Amino acid sequence: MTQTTLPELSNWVSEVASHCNPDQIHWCDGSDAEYFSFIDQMVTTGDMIKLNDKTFPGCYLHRSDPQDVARVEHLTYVCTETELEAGPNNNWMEPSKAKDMMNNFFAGCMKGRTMYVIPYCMGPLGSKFSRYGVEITDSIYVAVNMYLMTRMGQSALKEIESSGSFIKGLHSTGELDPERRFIMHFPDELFIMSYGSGYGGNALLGKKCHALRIASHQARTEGWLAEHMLIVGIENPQGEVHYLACAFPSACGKTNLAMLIPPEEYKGWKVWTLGDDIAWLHPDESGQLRAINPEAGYFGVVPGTNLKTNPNAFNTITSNTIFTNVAVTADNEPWWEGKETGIPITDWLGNAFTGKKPGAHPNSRFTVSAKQNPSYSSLAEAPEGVPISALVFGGRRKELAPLVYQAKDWEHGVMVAASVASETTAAATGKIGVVRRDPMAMKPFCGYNFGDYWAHWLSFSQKLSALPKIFHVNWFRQNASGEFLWPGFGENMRVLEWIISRCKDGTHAVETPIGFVPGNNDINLNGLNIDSSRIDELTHIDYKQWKQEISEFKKYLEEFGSKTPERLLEECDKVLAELS
Ligand code: SAT
Ligand code: MN
Repeated sequence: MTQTTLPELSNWVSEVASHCNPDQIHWCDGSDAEYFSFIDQMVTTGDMIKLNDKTFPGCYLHRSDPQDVARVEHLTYVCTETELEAGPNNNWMEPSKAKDMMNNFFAGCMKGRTMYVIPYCMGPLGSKFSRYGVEITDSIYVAVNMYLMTRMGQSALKEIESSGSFIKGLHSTGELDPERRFIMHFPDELFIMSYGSGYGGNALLGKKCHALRIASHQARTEGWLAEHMLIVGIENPQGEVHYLACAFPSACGKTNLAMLIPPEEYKGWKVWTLGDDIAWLHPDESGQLRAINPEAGYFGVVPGTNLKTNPNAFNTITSNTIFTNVAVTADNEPWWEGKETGIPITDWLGNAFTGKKPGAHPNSRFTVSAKQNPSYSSLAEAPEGVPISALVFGGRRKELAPLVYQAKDWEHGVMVAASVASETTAAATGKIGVVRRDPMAMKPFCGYNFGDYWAHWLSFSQKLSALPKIFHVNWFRQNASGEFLWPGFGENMRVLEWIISRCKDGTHAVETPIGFVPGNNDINLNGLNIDSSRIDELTHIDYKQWKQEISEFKKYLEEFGSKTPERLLEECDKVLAELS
């Protein structure tokens, strides 16, 4: 059994053990042998089902509790001293009250179970931008997912012992009772408590809890940004690479964009993946914004993934992958809606597939090491990160938002980012398809008051010498008959090319009250069977609708009271004046 020389860690592990009363304690060393022995144990208990070893070698299926299939935002709290610090964007509970309630749940909860101690590192090992954590959990499924998603085990422990600082995360699946399920964050103590769920962001505490909610808090005081962004490098035929960081709400295509394969017309262009979900952005000594991906793997949405939509993802997940809540074919292959091959016989619940209900859960996921991705960037592990040329925001909007527009300057860009709204998806429990405000795609993940967060964003105009350009995209605009106007997926390369050209030499664009949009001939449509007038439709700005949108957005900003930066309201007024 691995022990630690760090008293703060050994004391905490002993305290947790005496409160939760596990039968055994296992310190994870992060070795391959340990991973495979965990998998073997889970296969024996039926927690994992081995999939077809010829066509999907090293792949397994896990079925979660049917009531535990997505993040639970209504049960997720930020427990700061005052409610104002957490802001109207978070659920808040007084820290001591939250801790009492959680301690009650945790009392004796690991009896009959093994307690896993998982030291992990978010970010490349040894990078000055990386942060450490220890998750204590009674879920072996969490342990194997953390192995794929983070740098976990002995190497992380060594760094923790030498730096002495780490974030504490305590997790138990408890009884999986939705009535006894809470995800609590204590940013002042760098502490997370999660009880009653074994799914994704609720349970893999390195991900949304640490790398976004707690990290955003730290980033605010330390002068950096923890964001819900993919990181991608776009290489042109001359070998120049531009790096973009792009924020979209969950299940809006971040993984697809991060792994994009350019269309045939883009000979010599390459897309490199650095991250698909989270970016930590730091200004360097020269005032350049640099990004690292704190994660080491992908926890991606499975449905819709196929050789046309995302060949890189498809090829990434045909080996050494954990599938959660997908269907299975007669050949024991994983199956999901949009896979386009195979016929399911068993649905995600383990029942016979009838075709009346989805085979895979809409929020079914793959967990896989990022290194398996054919487009994995050689700089993905670079301790200094990559320089960012543009920040791209977006959401899923049937109408209103054009295919792409560029903000006029940094302050306007922060306003554009804060105005992101999107139709809700299956990634969180609740109604699907309703438009909700999701500033910077961080609504579920910002660990403090959005008002302070926006002010922090605005402050970067002082911190950076070369400000990245800010863009907004919408791949999901529809016409009156409900058809998508833009083909999306690999064809999004055409929009990325325009974005990069705007960053480099300010290629042609049309100025509108909401920002710069491409003109009719500004986006390369070669080889695409659509008329250039479609760009008109896709970039059409309905002044009346936009006036209403900005007025409503301004009201939303005002809900943050004295915390709302005056500057953002002024930006709204400027746009409103131009629209009238
Ligand atoms: O469940 S996760 O938060 O990990 C996935 C997501 O919603 O982005
Ligand atoms: Mn996400």
